[in-house]
Parts: sequence; structure tokens; C-alpha cells
Amino acid sequence: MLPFLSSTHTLRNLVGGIVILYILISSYHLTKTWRYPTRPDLTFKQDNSIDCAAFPFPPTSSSPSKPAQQKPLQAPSPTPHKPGLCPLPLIFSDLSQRLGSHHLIDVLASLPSSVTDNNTDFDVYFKQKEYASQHRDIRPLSALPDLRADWRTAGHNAAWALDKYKFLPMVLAAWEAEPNRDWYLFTETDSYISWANLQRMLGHYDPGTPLYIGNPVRLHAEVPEREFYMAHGGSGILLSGAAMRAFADKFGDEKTAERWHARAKDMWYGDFVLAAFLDEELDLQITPAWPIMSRETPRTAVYGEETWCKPVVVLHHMRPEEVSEMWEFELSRWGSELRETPLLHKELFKDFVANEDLGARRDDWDNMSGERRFAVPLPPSANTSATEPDPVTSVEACGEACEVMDECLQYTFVAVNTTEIGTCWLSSVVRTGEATPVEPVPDRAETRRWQSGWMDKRIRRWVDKQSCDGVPLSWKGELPPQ
Ligand SMILES: *[C@@H]1O[C@H](CO)[C@@H](O)[C@H](O)[C@H]1NC(C)=O
Ligand SMILES: *[C@@H]1O[C@H](CO)[C@@H](O)[C@H](O)[C@H]1NC(C)=O
Ligand SMILES: *[C@@H]1O[C@H](CO)[C@@H](O)[C@H](O)[C@H]1NC(C)=O
Ligand SMILES: CC(=O)N[C@H]1CO[C@H](CO)[C@@H](O)[C@@H]1O
Repeated sequence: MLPFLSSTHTLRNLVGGIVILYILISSYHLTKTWRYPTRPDLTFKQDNSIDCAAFPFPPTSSSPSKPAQQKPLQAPSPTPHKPGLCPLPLIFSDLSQRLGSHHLIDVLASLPSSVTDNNTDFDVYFKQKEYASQHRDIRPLSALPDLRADWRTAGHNAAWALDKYKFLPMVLAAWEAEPNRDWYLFTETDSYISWANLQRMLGHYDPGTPLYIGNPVRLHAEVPEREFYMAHGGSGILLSGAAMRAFADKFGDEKTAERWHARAKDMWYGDFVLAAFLDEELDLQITPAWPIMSRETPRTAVYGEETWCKPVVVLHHMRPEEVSEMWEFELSRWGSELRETPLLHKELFKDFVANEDLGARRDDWDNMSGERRFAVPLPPSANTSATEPDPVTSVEACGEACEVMDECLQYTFVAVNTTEIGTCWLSSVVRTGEATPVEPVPDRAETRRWQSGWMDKRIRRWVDKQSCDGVPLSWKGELPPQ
């Protein structure tokens, strides 16, 4: 889990044959998100149950085992679900705690002392236990730095360092708590799941086959010798029942477990540890699900040819109010004829982006035009033509360069305040992006500033041209363009 992490919890929720595991992030994080639940659909009740009525999800049909296939856009109609009570989710954490009606299980408690003793990574873990036993507020511990941070983990807090030890025990614990389910979805508290689409997607995969499905992230630095991808934790990690069974057989072996616990110490992220284990021990590699499972919000999502007609199952980095917005949106869909059709990226665009005023340039804003995979090259004439200003000299010139390139839909200009020359990125996809304040450049008396602009007329023309009619609906994802 690349972006924020401290440590891991798993909140499990059973619906039909699917086990949903929320990888929640450390006790501190959790106590925060608890106050502003990122999942308004989980209506936690005093009687230890969840009201399933809140799910726009047809849990009555358990996932059929169908081979993957393409379907026409007229999607299979989901069985309308019966409102009822779902079992209490189970949460795996790094501290045994009670929060509301929830019991958080300390997933690190199963680690042998050979791993936790004399290991500074666990200082925060034991300190946290001590604080909790004294009924002290544990949140200040989130300020402790990762003592063994290197360039890869610089800036992480101490709780982050526990992440890598958690994933394997968590997967085993999930299997032991709830064996023989069809599917297990591991995700995080700031992830949003479209339950109806998840159900539809799983209908296209066979849980009897070992499957590891997710948003592939290539880790060049970890595995330089070949193309190796991990499923990004925040985008959701789906393991089939068959994969879980095979995992439990292997990791259930004490010697194998100890070997991996020891190795985890020098690895970075828990989701990478899991990917490496599946690859090495089970020869199980990722089934890519980008952009269906993604690490984006509706506003940072990529809108382009690659995604327009693709369904949405997981969104990530969602602030609580964004989850609420998404939730309202899905509820309103659920109340209309759209209920029968899968939620597609184009709908997110129409609901979350189209109403934005993308005509005006935004200062202190990063529209993510810099992502290389969607880059449009700068116009070739830029440095030779006497009439056209070089796009790297100003945000205006950068915008003009975008104007010149037919496929350019937006641009970002980034510059430090001490020089006239900046960087101009042109992009072939639309993303609203997010506010990015002027930032000081470390160790230099400089600040860096982001400015973004959109070709609004061109975007509108592009949108008008798009149609998903007749486009076969595919629940198969892909490797994201690199
Ligand atoms: C603890 O680890 C350090 C460094 O890895 C090592 O030098 C020391 O001998 C270890 N102490 C014990 C009691 O294992
Ligand atoms: C134009 O020149 C600038 C600086 O001289 C350089 O950084 C940039 O890459 C050039 N652009 C093109 C399109 O050649
Ligand atoms: C750039 O910004 C930094 C930090 O605010 C400031 O110290 C510096 O004087 C500025 N430089 C110029 C040339 O404006
Ligand atoms: C989060 C993200 O994608 N940030 C990118 C935004 O775009 C700039 C350039 O516009 C890149 O440098 C960032 O990595």
C-alpha cells in the first residue's frame, strides 16, 4: 500500500459467498476514520450486525462460477437483494481493541518472538500496547518516525513499518476465520467499493481457480530483472477461494512462515510481500484489473479512450465526503433503471467532472498531466519556431502548446520561482486532479508551483464523440499503460 500507510487492519464483511476484508490502517488512523466513517453504507448497529439494506448489492445470489467472458453492455440483471442483516465485520489490526461494537484483532500477535524481539520496527507496536493498557491516547504515536526508513520509505511514520509484517498473517487469519468462501477482498478504509459491480465482476471469474486479482503496480526497484506486478492494496486485492486455500497450506507451515517473516523485514510494503509470496510459493501472478479496480477518486480518475466504457469496482484515496457523494450517487442509480446496468467510468465523468468549470486555468492545482503513460509530446516546432513561445517558459505558452496538439486535452505547468524555465506536460486524458499548494523545494530557497489548464471545448467535443453503445462490456482489466 504505497500512499499513506501506517499499519493494517482488516474489516471483514460477509455478503453471499464473498468475504470482504477491509485493510484498515493502524489504530490511530482507524480511530480517526471511525469518527468520520468512510463507509456510510456500513450502518453499524448496537446489536453487532450491519444493515444489509444499505447495500446496493444483490447478496442473495452467490457468485456463479463462470469462465471469464465478454458480455454485451446489457448486463446481467442482478437479483434485487433482500434487506437483512449482514454478519458483523471482523477487523484485523495491530492492536486488540474495542471500537463501538467492533472487536479489532491484533494480527501481529501471531508473530513468533524471533521476529518481534530485537526488532526496532516493533517498538511502536509494543509502545502502543503499553499506552493502551494505561488508557492513554495512542494517536500521538503516529508521530514516531520509522527508525529504519531508507530512501524508499523516507517520511513514513513508525507504524508504516509494521505494514509489511501484516499481510501474510492477515490472509491466513482471514482464511481461518472464514474458510472455504468463494472470494476474499482485502481493501482499505479510504477505498470505495461498488458492491453491485463487484458482484458482476466476480461472476466472470471462477473462484475454484487460484486467482489473485487487482490493480497492478510494477515494482522496478524490487524486482528489476523482470516485469513483476503487485496488486496495489488500496485498490483492493481479490483472492479466490482456491488461492486462499493454497496460501493457507503453504503459509500454515511454520518453517515457511518463519522464513517469510524474516524476509519481510527488508521488504517495503505489505502488498508487495503478499505478491512475492504468491509468486514464489504458489507461482500465482496477478490477473490485472485496471482500471476497474483503481487507486483513483472520481476526480483523479483517468478519463480517456482506455477507461470510458470500463466499469468501476474500487476507488481509492476517497475522503469521507467523497465516499458519501459516491454512495448517494450509487443509491440514486439504484433507484432508477440504471440499477440493471454496471456503473461505468463515463458516468463518473458525467457526475463528478462534467459540471466542473474546466475552462478556467487553475493556479496551485495539479491535474496530473505529468503522468507519462498519457503524455502528449510537446509540439516539435516549439524550440525552433520564432513565433511560438517555448512551452516551458510560461503556463500560457504551455497552454498554447496544448492547443496546437489535437490530442491534448489538458496541461500542467510546473516551475520553481527562481527560474523562468519550467516543465510543461500535455496529456491525452482528462483528470480534474487536486489542489496542490505551492511547495518549498527541500534544501533550496525555492518554491515549486503547479498550474493546470484544460481544453474545455475540445474535451466537450471529445466527450460528445464517445459512445459505449455496441462496445462489448469487459470485466477483464489490463495492465495500466506504463
Ligand atoms: C540485536 O540485533 C543487533 C543488530 O542486529 C545484534 O547486534 C544483537 O546481537 C542482537 N541482540 C540480541 C539479544 O539478539
Ligand atoms: C526546448 O528547450 C528547453 C530548454 O532549452 C528544453 O528543456 C526542452 O526540452 C526543449 N523542448 C523541445 C520540445 O525540444
Ligand atoms: C522563492 O521563494 C523562496 C521561498 O519562499 C524565497 O525565499 C525566495 O526569495 C524566492 N526567490 C525569488 C527569486 O523570488
Ligand atoms: C499524483 C500524480 O499523478 N502527480 C503527478 C501530477 O503531475 C505532475 C506533473 O504535472 C507529476 O510530476 C506528478 O507526479
